[in-house]
Amino acid sequence: MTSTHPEPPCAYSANRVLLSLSTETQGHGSTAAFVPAGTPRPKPSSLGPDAPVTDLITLTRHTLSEQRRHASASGDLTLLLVSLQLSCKYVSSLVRRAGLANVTGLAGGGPNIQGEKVQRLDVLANEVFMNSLRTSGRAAVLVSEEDENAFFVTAAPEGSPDADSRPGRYVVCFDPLDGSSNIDCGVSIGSIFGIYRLPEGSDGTSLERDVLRPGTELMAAGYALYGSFTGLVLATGDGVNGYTLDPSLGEFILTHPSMRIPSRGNIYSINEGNASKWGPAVTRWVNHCKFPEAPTADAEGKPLAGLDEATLKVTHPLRPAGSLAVRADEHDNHGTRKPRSLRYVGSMVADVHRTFLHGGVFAYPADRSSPNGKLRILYEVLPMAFLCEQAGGRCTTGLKRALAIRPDKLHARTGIFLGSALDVAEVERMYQDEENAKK
Ligand code: FDP
Repeated sequence: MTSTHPEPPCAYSANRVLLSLSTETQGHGSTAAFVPAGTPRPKPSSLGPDAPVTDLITLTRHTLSEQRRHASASGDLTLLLVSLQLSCKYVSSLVRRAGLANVTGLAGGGPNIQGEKVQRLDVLANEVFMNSLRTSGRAAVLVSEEDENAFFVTAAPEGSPDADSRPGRYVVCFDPLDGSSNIDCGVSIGSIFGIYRLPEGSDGTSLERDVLRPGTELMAAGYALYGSFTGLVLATGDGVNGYTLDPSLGEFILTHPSMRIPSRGNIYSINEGNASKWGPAVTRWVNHCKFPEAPTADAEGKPLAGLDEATLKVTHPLRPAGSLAVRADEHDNHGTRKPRSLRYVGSMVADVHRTFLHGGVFAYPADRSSPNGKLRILYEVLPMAFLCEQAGGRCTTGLKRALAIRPDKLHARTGIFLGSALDVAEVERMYQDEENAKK
């Protein structure tokens, strides 16, 4: 008899990805992954390979199994992640109902600390994260994009509205709903979080000591993507894993173990509406993505014979004059001379997720009107830089490693370029050339 449902229900297909991955490099498409020894594998059903997978690797199971590999782990991070998972699932369900329930539109009450319009969904997502984290018993300090000040978790008196709050040993910095200008038009949005452990001996009461720290001190970071599916991508210091929410089970299932960013990509992602405010390095890089030119210099930057400034003005009209040479190892799209593709969603999580899967560069650089860029260091740039480096990519401000930045205030900003290691290194060289030209 022919089944009307030849595929198993989606509740089980996610783990089928894992079942089918071999321990070799899978050299194709977005599931490209090297599955290291020790990665848990679902046990096939006794009914055979076509039966639904009965051995589900959920995010909690996976973090518990990682925890067992670290003798010193207390299990506190796993419990904190349970709270974060719950927040992401709840926000996902609000987003899925956004057009029907009364959750879209402006919240009223004026702009937030960033001077941005606050959507109702921003407020709800923030409350969901704050409530689940302050009652987790694992968080010491909470920093949200939506709140001007950090929230120091204390045990509140019985009978007070905060009575369930219990302080713990972690600092969580988060953007509960990133890309919120995309909410009302059904475009992918997300949540981002970074987790620090309190320094040894700290009681979790100091902003400078406990919170304003570089990304090199992060112990975990992740993001949830609310798009054509709900995904959660997480790094706890040992690579990056991707999980997909099975809506029928309400569980994140491991579908993308050990994610690696391709070392080169064919996509550049930037808000081109800001072009008039860019500096020479950004203009040069975007031109190089759009109009790959023949080289004017060798890989060391030495001008090729016969190319003087007057000739170059004609043959390379887009090249900035002077020392900014077009080197043999760049500007030709890795030898193909084909223009790169522009993709820009305008939600950081969606643009970063695509960059992780397909490679290329996502950029939100500093420019003349925003000398510190737009994206916030603590809960946007550092968590994404941590994930990016853990997945073998590169993340820079142009001249500095983004992960090493120490913010001087809660909502400090910086410009960033993030993605494929070789493509980002190319941007860094252009910034360096610009610096050298100033000397
Ligand atoms: P949004 O303002 O919609 O919340 O940091 C916020 C952010 O979105 C990022 O998610 C996104 O990458 C960027 O701003 C988009 O900014 P532009 O609209 O200036 O391109």
